[in-house]
Amino acid sequence: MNKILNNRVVFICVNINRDKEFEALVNEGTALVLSAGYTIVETVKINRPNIDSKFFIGSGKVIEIKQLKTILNVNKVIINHNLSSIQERNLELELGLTVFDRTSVILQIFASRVKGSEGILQVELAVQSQLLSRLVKRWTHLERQRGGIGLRGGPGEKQIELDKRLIKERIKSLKVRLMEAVKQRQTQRKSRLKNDVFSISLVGYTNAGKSSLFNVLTKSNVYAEDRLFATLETTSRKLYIDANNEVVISDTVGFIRDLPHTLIAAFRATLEETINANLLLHVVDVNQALKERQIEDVNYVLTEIKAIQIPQLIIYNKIDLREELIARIEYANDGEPTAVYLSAEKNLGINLLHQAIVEKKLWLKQKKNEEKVAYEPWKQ
Ligand SMILES: Nc1nc2c(ncn2[C@@H]2O[C@H](COP(=O)(O)OP(=O)(O)OP(=O)(O)O)[C@@H](O)[C@H]2O)c(=O)[nH]1
Ligand SMILES: [Mg+2]
Repeated sequence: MNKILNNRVVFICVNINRDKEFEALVNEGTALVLSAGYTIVETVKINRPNIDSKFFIGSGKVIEIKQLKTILNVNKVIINHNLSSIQERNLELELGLTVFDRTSVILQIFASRVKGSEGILQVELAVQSQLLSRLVKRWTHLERQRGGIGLRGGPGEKQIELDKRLIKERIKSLKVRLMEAVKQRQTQRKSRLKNDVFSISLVGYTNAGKSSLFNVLTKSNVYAEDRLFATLETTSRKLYIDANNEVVISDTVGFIRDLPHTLIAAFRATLEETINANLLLHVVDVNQALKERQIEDVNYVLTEIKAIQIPQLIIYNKIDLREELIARIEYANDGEPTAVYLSAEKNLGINLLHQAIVEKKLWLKQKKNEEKVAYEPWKQ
């Protein structure tokens, strides 16, 4: 009963300077909050020309939400933006509610899914350090609230010191386990490189359909679901396209805009297969109003992890939801395949994807021969 009550939240979305894509951003935020396991009791949409430095939202709205909290019986507010720790603290004190910002929600999703292997260890490391700093701040100001400013050396402070030590120890052991896992993976990759296998990595915005495509291509059964960050680990399989084309394909974690920096850093290990791939299949949900922004966001993360120079084939997925679209390959003027329209779920255009991969490989090889390609992925 208490748990259910704890999950009830008011969700605040601020439309800053009349963003045309505001509704799509609200939908994405809603999916994020639901994926973290909360129930949205009320969504409050606010128009503002700019953000308020003290509360992020205006003080009038703070009063409105304070009134809502009793009527709706909620004890949390989630805001679809990133707050400074000062704004978060001011809002919590004024509302008497727990306030989570967007980064907190993303970290909670990751934290709730952590399991034992390498990439996940990295993520846990990031989550631990970020959550720790937030927790300490939260604790400190709650203690102050209770005891008044100037009360030092109280039980809260001792508890923080204890927690800090425990988390530092945890971080140390995580680092040791990570080193071992990285070593093991590098050995595996070296043996694959020796065999000269062309490697392909699926990348894209979360929920675009990467795992669904991976499953249909490799006849596998990895977890695919209509929730954000369904996949948190990398899975690789061999894929025989034809007698001359055997490739290794990897499915991995999806991206989202404004990813916390600690997580991008953590992705580096999870995405080692991606960083070393010969070709990226950049999967896009063709129905998304935000798809252009999403492509940019994915490319931003790829730049951060130094994978932006790897050749890409854009995969416009979910064409079954759009009557006017048919499965096809799109080419540049010089014959390079640049995009494939398909549906992973309805198994439409998968043969065209096979064809496009083979053609892209040939095109890259030809370019290499012409010595026009600065980046030579097979020459590692
Ligand atoms: N209509 C339709 N739905 C699809 C298609 N491909 C995938 N989906 C659905 O889209 C949702 C997300 O699919 P996933 O394969 O889990 O997406 P993902 O990119 O791996 O997502 P993350 O692992 O969360 O980053 C699921 O509900 C799928 O059933 C498609 O071709 N058509
Ligand atoms: Mg997935």
